[in-house]
Formats: sequence, C-alpha cells, structure tokens
Amino acid sequence: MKLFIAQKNYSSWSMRTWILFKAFDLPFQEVLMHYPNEKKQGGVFKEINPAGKVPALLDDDFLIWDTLAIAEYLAEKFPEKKLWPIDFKTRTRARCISAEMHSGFPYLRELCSMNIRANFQNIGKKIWAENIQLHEELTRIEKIWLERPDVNHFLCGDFSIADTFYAPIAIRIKTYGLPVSENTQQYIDKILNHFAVKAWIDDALNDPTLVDYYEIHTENE
Ligand SMILES: N[C@@H](CCC(=O)N[C@@H](CS)C(=O)NCC(=O)O)C(=O)O
Repeated sequence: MKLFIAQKNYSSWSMRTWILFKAFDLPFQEVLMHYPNEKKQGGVFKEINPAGKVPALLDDDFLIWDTLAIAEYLAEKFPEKKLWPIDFKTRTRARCISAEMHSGFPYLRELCSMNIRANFQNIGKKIWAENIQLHEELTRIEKIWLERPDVNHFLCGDFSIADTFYAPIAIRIKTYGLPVSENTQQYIDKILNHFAVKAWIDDALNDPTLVDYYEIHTENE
C-alpha cells in the first residue's frame, strides 16, 4: 500500500494516518508530496487524489481518500490488529470522538495550524486573548480527554484510531502554549511519547523544507 502524505512539519491529516500505520505495524510505503509554494484553493494534490487532498492511500489500484475512510478501511482490512476498541460501546464512543474531530474545531484548526518545528508561545497568547471561540473548542477537547477510562490510559483504553485523530491537537497545544489542566497535560505527555508520534515528530524536525504560508506566525513571534 502506498500512503501519500505532505510535509510532516505541517500536515496534520497526513500525520493521523501515518501514525496509525506505524503504531499498528501495518505494511506501507510512504510517498511524500510537497505543498506548493503559493497557497491555492480547491485541493492541490489532484494528481494523486481527485479531491486534491492528502492523505490518500493506494492499495494496488484502489484509491482510498479522506482520513476517516482510510482509518475504517484499515480497520476492516486488518481486523486482527484491533484499530478500534473491541468493546461495542467503547468502539462507538471512539468513532464519535474521531468524527467530532474530523468535522469540528474549525477555530483551533484555522488559528493554530500545525507547525512542529515552531515555538509560537507569544502569538499563542495573543490568539488566546482575542478568540473566545478557541476557549470553547479547547474546553470541549479537554472534556473528551478527561473522559478517558483512567488518567494513564489512552482516550478509549488502549491506543486506537481515536488517539491518532487527537495527536496533532496535543502538538498544537504545545506549540502555541495554550493553557490546559494538569489532567490534559498528562494526556499530552502520554500521546507525545507514543513511539509512532515520536517517529513522526523526529522526521518533521529533520525536514528543512519551509512552506511560507504556514510560517506566517513566525514573522509575528
Ligand atoms: N477531510 C480531509 C482533509 C484533508 C486535508 O485537508 N489535507 C490537507 C493536508 S493536512 C491538504 O491536503 N491540503 C491541501 C489542499 O487543501 O489543497 C481528510 O480527513 O483527509
């Protein structure tokens, strides 16, 4: 299977799928695409996916696009790996919170775009002070994380697809220095220390390529 992703420093949707492959030791070949130098509307990766987005997965000649659909495809293709929790209701909850991430939190996504190499503490304070909607979204995320079975567990017990959906949020909270509870910080530490997440972060830190429009905050720090 070929997994098409974009630069690891910036591409949070690519990250979700990539760490899923790594965490569950699924076989894949990574194909790194590059964001164009200028921001364009309408999906820039049309040569690999008619929807123009990454991640996209090619299994022989069968294309699967969109993070949630890829996660479901992998869960069905490798049932023995248990990518979703085994228990029916826990699995349903994992699907609910993954879907909520997939379709929600527009302010956090827009205002605090992922940039793993960066340290945007100052700009983060400004963004936090000026955007009440961000407070509401972070409160909701903290509630989801607080509801994990135990402080030492992942979101639905063992590491699952749900954790891959929230891993880039942990990175954003760190990069922008967003204020969170001790319990939230414990989840952030746990997810950022997962071997698959660490592997992605290491690759991002070692990638020198810059995408100017994702570095917009750098000028203001
Ligand atoms: N709903 C899609 C979103 C994917 C997405 O927005 N990917 C970004 C990279 S993180 C992308 O391809 N951006 C390029 C563009 O929109 O032109 C998914 O879940 O996979």
